[in-house]
Amino acid sequence: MNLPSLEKDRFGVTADGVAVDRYTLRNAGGMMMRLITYGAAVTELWVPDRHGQMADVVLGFDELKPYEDPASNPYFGATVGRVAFRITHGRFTLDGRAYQLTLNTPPHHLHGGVRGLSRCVWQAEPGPATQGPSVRFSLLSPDGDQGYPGELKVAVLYTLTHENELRIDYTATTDRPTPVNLAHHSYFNLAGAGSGDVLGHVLQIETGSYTPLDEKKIPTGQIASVGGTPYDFRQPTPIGARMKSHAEVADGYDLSYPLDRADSTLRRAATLSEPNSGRIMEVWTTQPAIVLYTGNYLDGSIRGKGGKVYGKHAGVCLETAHLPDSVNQPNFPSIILRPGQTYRHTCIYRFSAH
Ligand code: G6D
Repeated sequence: MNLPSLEKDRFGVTADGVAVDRYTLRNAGGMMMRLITYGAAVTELWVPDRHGQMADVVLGFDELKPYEDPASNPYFGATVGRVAFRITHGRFTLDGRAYQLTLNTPPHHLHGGVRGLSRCVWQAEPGPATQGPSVRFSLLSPDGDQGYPGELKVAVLYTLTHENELRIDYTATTDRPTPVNLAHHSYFNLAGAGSGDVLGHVLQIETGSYTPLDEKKIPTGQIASVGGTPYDFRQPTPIGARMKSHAEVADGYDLSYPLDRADSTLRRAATLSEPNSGRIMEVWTTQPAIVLYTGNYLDGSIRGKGGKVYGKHAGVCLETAHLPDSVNQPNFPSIILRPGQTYRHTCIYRFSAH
């Protein structure tokens, strides 16, 4: 048995001279997690297999520099927002006023824009230790940041729980009505980061719905049944099982799944397992949706921790949140936060082995 612990050290200094700190959290179950203040990001997550053998199951880098370069860092482990996923043309209307956001992926806005929350240095302090070692990250996003209205105060509490969970609790408040949709963007590989692709990982997503996309990956606004489609993960299914037989998923998966739920009770949304190691990751959330992205744009050009090459499908993202482009989709649950309200979102990645 290990004693739970929390340590802090300097991870680096950004190109514009801002210090970035790193926190190392250990729990009694032997798991270890590392977090950095740049992007309030997870850089390492060490999880036991069925024999107790540890592996780091998230993609990332050993040093700060590649995290700062959008060309080399596809949001590894980051807190993405103010609004995760795409907003069509970076435009929306709120209370009769039109807004234009920065376009980091023209013609659209993605993951908070040119300098989204994932590209900021957050404040950090140790959090409560009752459920396990924790770190509380906080950031003030000023009115007009990336074109968003309102001053947004955001906090993200990461806890490595005694039950071998990576628990993430988000809160946010605003002084003016504004859209908010935060997500966690770790790329998981339960066989170990850099060990190959995740197409043999077995995935179950507990919903019968998905949101069809247009050719620019913008939701059409429909909510369709997964029945009879290669998007159906209601039964445990290897991620790559249908990628050769169905052209629409030949390149992998990159879409969102509304979770059939009437309220924000914490419930399981997905389960990912890796047969050789026996590692299992359950995903629990209070949010109405989960996004599945299988690292389709990784191409072997990125060298991550330990000099390992990250090829296509080297990791899988399971991002709990509201649906993409909700600010423009009247039939999706609203993501508008108003003064006096508190945005709340819990996401738990629960690890075990069999
Ligand atoms: C691509 O469409 C995908 C997103 O889902 C992902 O978050 C990003 O790459 C890293 O834009």
